[in-house]
Amino acid sequence: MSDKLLLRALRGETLDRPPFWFMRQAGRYLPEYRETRAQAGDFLDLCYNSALAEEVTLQPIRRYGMDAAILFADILLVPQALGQHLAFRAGEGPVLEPIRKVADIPVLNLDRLHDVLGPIYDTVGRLSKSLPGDVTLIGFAGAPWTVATYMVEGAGSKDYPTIKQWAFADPDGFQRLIDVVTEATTLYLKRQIAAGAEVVQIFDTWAMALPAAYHERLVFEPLRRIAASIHADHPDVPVIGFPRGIGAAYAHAAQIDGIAGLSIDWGMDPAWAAAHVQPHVTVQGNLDPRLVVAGGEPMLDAARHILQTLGKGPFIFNLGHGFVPETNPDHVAELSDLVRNWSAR
Ligand code: 1CP
Repeated sequence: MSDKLLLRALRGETLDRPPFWFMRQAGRYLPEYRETRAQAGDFLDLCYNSALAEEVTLQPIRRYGMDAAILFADILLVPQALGQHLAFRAGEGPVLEPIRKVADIPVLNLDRLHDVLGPIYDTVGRLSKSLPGDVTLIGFAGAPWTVATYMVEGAGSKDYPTIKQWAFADPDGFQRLIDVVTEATTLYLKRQIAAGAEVVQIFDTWAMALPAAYHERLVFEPLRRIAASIHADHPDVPVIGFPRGIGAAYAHAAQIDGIAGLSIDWGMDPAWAAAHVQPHVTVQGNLDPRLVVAGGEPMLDAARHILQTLGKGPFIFNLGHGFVPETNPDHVAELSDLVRNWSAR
């Protein structure tokens, strides 16, 4: 069994010095990322260029020595690989040709999935060779609900009017969309694992848009299905869930079969998570990325509080959501030093 810190924490070990990595650790806050991105051209060109995607995945590891690297890609590559038109417009974010009703679903097609996503598997394969031996490689995908919000709204959204109308008024029809995305996501993650991903994280960034009564059907059940199917082929690969912003429902999410780790958002009280989540799964989180923008003692105090409160059980230090572009790279260095030199004793 591997003695990498991240894998030990996900097996339920309490470590004297918890492993750490940061969501969006590769990205626009790093000057070297901006340079590579400019070289690639478009954001999607960067995702599909295995050599450059490998390079930007490694950049934060070289600077800060995190315990894990996360594959550089995007959650919206899955709808694109299913045949939906996708573009990233500068300053505007993603734009998709929307799917709004059952009659639109046949546009989606699993046949070309692995052809389109082949370069992503190549990036994973390269990283599994080039990463330092103590660094864990994390693969990822978006959760079906979150990916569907972009597929149906056609872009990022503030209050999800179109997808909620479909999900609430036509639950059976909408379930067919969730089923297609769940299937594609499962196939995608299994191929990432076959190529060398040692852990997978499933990002449900917009779980917070749903009423609690819909969590079971649209958040927890797809996660359970994906994890079960992964474990049928790869029983030892840990799955981390990130149903962002679901509040007290984290206590239910913690008990989903097949989930080894649960990432909590920055709104959660670490003491509450220590009491209600950590008895069931390894907790990952949850510094507010805006505290890393602020830096200094406010950032370090908040990080110490999280380490003290959650470090007594199975724990991975992380943010409660991704770094924002205006983050000062020096603050990330200070934060990394704090965690790396932490000792629970
Ligand atoms: O201009 C640029 O360079 C693009 C910015 C960017 C980056 C760096 C996007 C566009 N995606 C990514 C990479 C990315 N996306 C990673 C790998 C890098 C890393 O973590 O180190 C990952 C894991 C994601 C996942 C992702 N993409 C999520 C889930 C996690 C989260 O942050 O909530 C979501 C929601 C997306 C969609 C997305 N990708 C990019 C944009 C602008 C958006 C829309 C965001 C929104 O609707 O607010």
